[in-house]
Amino acid sequence: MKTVALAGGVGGAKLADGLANLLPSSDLTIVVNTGDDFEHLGLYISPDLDTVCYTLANLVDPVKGWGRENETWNFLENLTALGGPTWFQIGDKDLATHIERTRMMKAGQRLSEVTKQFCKSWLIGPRVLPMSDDPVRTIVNSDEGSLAFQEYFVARRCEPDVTGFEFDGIEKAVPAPGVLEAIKDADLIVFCPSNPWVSIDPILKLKGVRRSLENKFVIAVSPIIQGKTIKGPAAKMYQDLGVEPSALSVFDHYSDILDTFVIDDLDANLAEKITTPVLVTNTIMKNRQDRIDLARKIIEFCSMH
Ligand code: FO1
Repeated sequence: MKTVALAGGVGGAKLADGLANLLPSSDLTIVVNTGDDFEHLGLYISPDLDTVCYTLANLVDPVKGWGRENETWNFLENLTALGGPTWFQIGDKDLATHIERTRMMKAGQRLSEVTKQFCKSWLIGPRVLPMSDDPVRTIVNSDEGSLAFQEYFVARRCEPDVTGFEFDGIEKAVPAPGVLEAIKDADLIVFCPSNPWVSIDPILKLKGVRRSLENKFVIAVSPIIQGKTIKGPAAKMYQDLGVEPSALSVFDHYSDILDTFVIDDLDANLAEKITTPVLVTNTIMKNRQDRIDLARKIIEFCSMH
């Protein structure tokens, strides 16, 4: 089944990994949010792309879910000694990724070309595409004013109350080469259990993406379980915006696009309120087997509907 997965960071990467372990590489394309990207210390940082790639390459820190496993921190320690900005933690291995990406982009390569090269080096089978080669920057509007995404997420630890979002550059940006073509060729589109507001919405807001989904079979996995998220601020964002954080609210968020929806066993009581076919299963991915099991259930469920 030719599949396109839309993904943000940690949760998205886990399901993408499950799908990658199940499907032939040529049948899977993962389109990754780049609204979290920013320039830091003169480097081009693309956190969600790196999280997805490190996860697929089995290089990711399994505890944090982002950054590299067995990381060392000489760079950060020495930057601290110099009084440099250390609020965004870049490990030594991770640093090589950012430096090489920045070098290649300064030499004229596009983010999608750099990503392709990195995937080749890391022996990643499925195609991983940034959502766009054009800059799109997520801005979080809050009671403390407008904050760049990483400022809100890392520096302010998601504490400010969210009042809305902007995606700077979205009007001019176009999907990266291959994104619309992959959707057109796909039998199945999966919205991974990523943040609907700041991971999936930026992808959906890109020119042509929503329309390309119109005749496609789309399934979304709720990142909210029993009113909470496993990781990240999605539930708090719903709360701040005056919407009850629940899998139902996630369903409503996407309801005009979805053909089916996935909720966790713990939310089984919500199934009757969902107006499309719904898969009720374990969505908490504690290990690789959980990822593969969820991916398999999704594929099986979609082939029946
Ligand atoms: N997340 C943090 O909470 N603190 C960090 O210092 C941090 C550094 C970091 C460095 C490289 C990278 O690829 C990701 C990093 N992340 C960090 C994660 C990242 O900011 C978020 O997970 C995503 O942007 C949200 O999906």
